[in-house]
Amino acid sequence: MIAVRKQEEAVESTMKITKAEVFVGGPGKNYVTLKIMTDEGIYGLGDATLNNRETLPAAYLVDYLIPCLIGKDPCNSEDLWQYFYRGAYFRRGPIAMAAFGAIDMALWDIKAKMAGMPLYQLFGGKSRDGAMVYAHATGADIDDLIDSVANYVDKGYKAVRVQCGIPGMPSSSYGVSETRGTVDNYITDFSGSVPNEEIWDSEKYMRYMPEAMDKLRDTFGFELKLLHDVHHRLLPREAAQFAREMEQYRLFWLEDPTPAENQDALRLLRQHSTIPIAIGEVFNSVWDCNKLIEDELIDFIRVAVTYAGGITPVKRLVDLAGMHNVRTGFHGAPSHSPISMAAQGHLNAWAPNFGIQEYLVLGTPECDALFPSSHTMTDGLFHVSDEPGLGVDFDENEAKRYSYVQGFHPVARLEDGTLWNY
Ligand code: CS2
Ligand code: MG
Repeated sequence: MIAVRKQEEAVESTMKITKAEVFVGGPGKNYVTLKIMTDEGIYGLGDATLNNRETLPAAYLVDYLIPCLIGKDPCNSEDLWQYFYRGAYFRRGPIAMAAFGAIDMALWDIKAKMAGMPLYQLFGGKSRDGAMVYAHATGADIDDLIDSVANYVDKGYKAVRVQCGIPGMPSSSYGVSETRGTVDNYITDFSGSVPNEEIWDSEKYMRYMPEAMDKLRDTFGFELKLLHDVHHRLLPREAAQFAREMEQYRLFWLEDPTPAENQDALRLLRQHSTIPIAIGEVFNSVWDCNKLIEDELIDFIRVAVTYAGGITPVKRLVDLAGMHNVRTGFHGAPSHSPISMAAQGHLNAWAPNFGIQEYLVLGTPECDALFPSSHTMTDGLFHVSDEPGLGVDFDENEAKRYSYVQGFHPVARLEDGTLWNY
């Protein structure tokens, strides 16, 4: 006989959002942290950091979004997302989407804490134990880069992004410091009140990078996964030529070969090369990349749960990508706080079409003190924590040590002064 369990009373939420606060600052970074409080004492955390424009999503949250949240049921994250997105009229853009993204993350955090489950359980559970990550190796020249890669190989990383100084280029290329040695924060310059200017030369870059890659493969062999980021700097024809030359080095991916906003630019590249393409760290919505995905012009989608509007839209995007053989490779530059990295960690644990995760945030004692968590990294794999919710906390006392410090990305120009893509 089949035992029939008595139907228990349905769980109906009567929880209300009572307060939400935004903190800006962190150790060497301007993390934008949102904390949403409820009348039942459960709180949720979100990350709205938009690198080098941090005060703007913070103001969007404080001036427009938080007042609309008070008194709302935090369980209705879908309706709240639609309310902010459709209700804004002037939609999308990284500032608004980073602000919505932080709210969405915090609401998922609250719901998973209510359920007493790690967030990945609400998505459908785990598809893998550890998610492969890649680190950034950078060298002012090739010997410096080889040292930097060796350092990550020694730590057990299975995948490394490689960026190298270009001989004869008047200033450093993207992702590289002009001085030798490991550099932690080359992305933001806190030293001036206007951006630094760098000189870029596509020809020198295209001539030298295959040579650098050849030396890397000679030194490390083909087992190590190598990635490279062009940072949108080549024209479509140049990108096609470059991709063809780089093919022999079997990159895990070639990132942002062309300016991201041109969804057709990659057609030419695809006709000339089978190199795997990753793109999307500057996209804010599915409408920035639906054609790229549906036409299978890319292999990895690189959105971030921050400026792509949170877990709700990114999870949908992951499913769309999965239908077209596109895997995930979420953005994880050092400007992301451990909160959004945790949100991505839970998506990575679940996503059937997971590819790789860029990961640079864990590891400094100051950062761990500000954002305590039990997520772990071993041998280049990220293991998501089994704590209820996102599995990361925020220490408000620690936060008092930090405040906003103005910083800039550099601006790139060609040798004749023409402005180029950073
Ligand atoms: C980069 C970023 O991580 C990456 O792949 O392209 O480092 C990018 O330059 C920064 O996120 C800009 O803030
Ligand atoms: Mg990039």
